[in-house]
Amino acid sequence: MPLATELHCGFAALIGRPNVGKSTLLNALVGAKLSIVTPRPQTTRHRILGLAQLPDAQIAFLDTPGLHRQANRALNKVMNRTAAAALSEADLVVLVVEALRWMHDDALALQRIERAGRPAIAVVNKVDRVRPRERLLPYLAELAARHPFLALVPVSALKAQGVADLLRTIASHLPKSPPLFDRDTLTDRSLTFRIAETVREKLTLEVNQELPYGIAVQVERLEELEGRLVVDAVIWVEREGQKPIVIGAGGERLKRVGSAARRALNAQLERRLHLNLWVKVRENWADNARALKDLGLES
Ligand SMILES: Nc1nc2c(ncn2[C@@H]2O[C@H](COP(=O)(O)OP(=O)(O)O)[C@@H](O)[C@H]2O)c(=O)[nH]1
Ligand SMILES: [Mg+2]
Repeated sequence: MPLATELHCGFAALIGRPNVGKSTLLNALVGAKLSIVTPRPQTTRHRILGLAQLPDAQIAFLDTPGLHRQANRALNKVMNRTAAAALSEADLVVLVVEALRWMHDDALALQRIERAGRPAIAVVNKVDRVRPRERLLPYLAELAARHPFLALVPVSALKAQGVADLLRTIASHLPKSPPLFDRDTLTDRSLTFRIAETVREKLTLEVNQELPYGIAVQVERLEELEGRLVVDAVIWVEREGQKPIVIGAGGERLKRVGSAARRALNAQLERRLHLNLWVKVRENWADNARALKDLGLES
């Protein structure tokens, strides 16, 4: 075998408490919108694989739901398990934290990493908020004292600052091997999944204050028709009373969500899309193991 085909290859799991910016970071690292992002904690529910394809490296990033203590609903338990499973699959763990903050759930995430015994890099995200930058120095020193991290890398995932540095650092800690995936692969997630997630993102942004967590989206039909993708998707809510919140007066809100999702997907997929949305009730689906399984949420 010619050695030239060998690259730095491996799996790197993005681990951290909810809302530190793991999904924003995944998107910045792979250069595509793969994982949905909202200001609301616990937006990510699934393990999402995204590949960074570099000239000398192939890094398989695993975005995960945030590890958190309050896991009382079945959905939250599944989310914690999903993050734990990614941790055990990874060659390298990237602990993502927020600049100048260290909370209970950050400590929990670090504890999990230590228990898994995986080598770890710490990423300090949201440094765009820190001025002047020197204010970071004591924080970095404290972080270094908490755990023997291979490296500490400050970034702004939002502004894509420090991301190239981070890719180089991660690659340098991965072993050389032949590529693990095709060189043009971006994700292991299906088109159907990306469409459902985009609808969930736009809807979550719309109903941010009014509906806590009980929204799920399921694509029921995906068909190519006269050069367009025709999609039927169901928005599942937990109670009859939540339907009007999602639909809005005269269907206004649902219409806005539909066009925002369609615009985003047209751009991301470079395809024209026709999107039909329905709202249906499935009582307390987030507490129901069977419902979670039907919605593709299990680990
Ligand atoms: N200012 C700033 N905000 C960020 C940055 N990265 C993420 N965010 C915001 O933090 C929130 C949570 O981001 P998300 O990626 O969903 O976090 P996750 O829960 O860890 O996946 C969103 O409102 C993001 O726009 C960053 O580098 N700077
Ligand atoms: Mg996320």
